[in-house]
Amino acid sequence: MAPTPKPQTSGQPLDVQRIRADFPILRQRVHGDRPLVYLDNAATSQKPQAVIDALTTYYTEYNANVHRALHYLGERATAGYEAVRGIIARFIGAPEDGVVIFTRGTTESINLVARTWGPDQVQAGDTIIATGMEHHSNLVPWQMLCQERGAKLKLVPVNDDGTLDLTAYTEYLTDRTRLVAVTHVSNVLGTVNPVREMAQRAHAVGARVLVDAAQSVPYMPVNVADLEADFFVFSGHKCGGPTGAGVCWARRELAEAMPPFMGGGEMIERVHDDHATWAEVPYKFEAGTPSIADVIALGAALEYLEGIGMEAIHAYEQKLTAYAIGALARLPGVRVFGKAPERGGAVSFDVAGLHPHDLSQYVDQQGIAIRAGHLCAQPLMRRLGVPAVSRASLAYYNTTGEIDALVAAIGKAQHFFGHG
Ligand code: 7TS
Repeated sequence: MAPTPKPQTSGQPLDVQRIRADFPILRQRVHGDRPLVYLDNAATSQKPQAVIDALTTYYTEYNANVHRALHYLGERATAGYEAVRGIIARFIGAPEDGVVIFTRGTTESINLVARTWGPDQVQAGDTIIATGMEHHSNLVPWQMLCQERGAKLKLVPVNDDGTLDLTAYTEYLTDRTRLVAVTHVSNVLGTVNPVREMAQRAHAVGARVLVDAAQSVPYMPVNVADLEADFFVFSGHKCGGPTGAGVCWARRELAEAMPPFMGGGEMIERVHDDHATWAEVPYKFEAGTPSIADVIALGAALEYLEGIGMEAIHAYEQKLTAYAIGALARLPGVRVFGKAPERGGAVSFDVAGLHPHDLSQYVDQQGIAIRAGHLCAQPLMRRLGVPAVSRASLAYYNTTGEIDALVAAIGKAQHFFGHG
């Protein structure tokens, strides 16, 4: 099969029409004959042809289990799978002293840290700090750990503009703080948090830092070394990759000291009748047959993004987000949440008198996919004083025309439901 050409060279401004041609799903018409407008990218991204091809090529040419088969297919699968660790390390600017552990996604990565690093490191009376804008997956595992260990979980409050209250954060930090778990970019407010500054303050009191990069890796250039993260986690499916493959990057010394996550095949060094010893990192954390094709296709997804250039993606999405916020805010009765100066492409809003579920169903009939609900951020919903929001979340393959279509559909919904 001929390799899919990279869409364009890094460093050039982004040519959105050319990029859209790489996404077969976007050519679809839905609900009769309406062009599909996909604005639910924070939930999951669409996949370029290069990623679909990587999956197909794996299954048609070299499907085999990894790390065990001494035959042609097994060696090719293992080489393809292992090569992705290097692609990921390069993509996230990982320092040398770290390990890339494959997981199913952000949620599994955070649970891995909570279940393996947590019990040894968190004692009764210790504190974990998260924030009031975390996705449940960066909150519930810490609640569970704190309950088990008799530790305390503190949430950094969210200011009215959607930024974090860093004064409160600094006050919360003590020599009993074991971990700071913070989202790099909020999936609700779009806020880009000052992770490096937070990490430096955390390290000054001896705490570790876990960065939930689920929304930042697809959106902006990231550099784990600059952010000074100890753990850095994200999901491949939000970056153009398939579901089923994600990443937990960890500092090597921490990973080496952590016990295994799950027991089983491939995570052992030697198995005796009544006990076993563990393989080296990262294999110690990867029991059983992994999602081989998905990991390989995640590598293809990151190379695809590199081909466009994360700088170009970031610049384009910033402009698109500003356009979307401006257009939505001009609609009567529409309130946009999150006014942080540095902001990602998740645009949550409220339409006076219209329930988010009614709105999202209505716009869906026009062919437009947005998300409605608490967005797995119930503490933040309480802070915003709403049970749910509507959210348009943008990607580099979206256009201003698609935002205009959303704005028009909201206007029609207001009219339809009698609030226009
Ligand atoms: N962290 C953040 C910041 C997220 O936005 C999400 C998913 C997760 C963690 C969990 O990722 P997973 O791949 O393990 O499920 N966010 C969303 C969303 O905003 N809408 O649907 C999923």
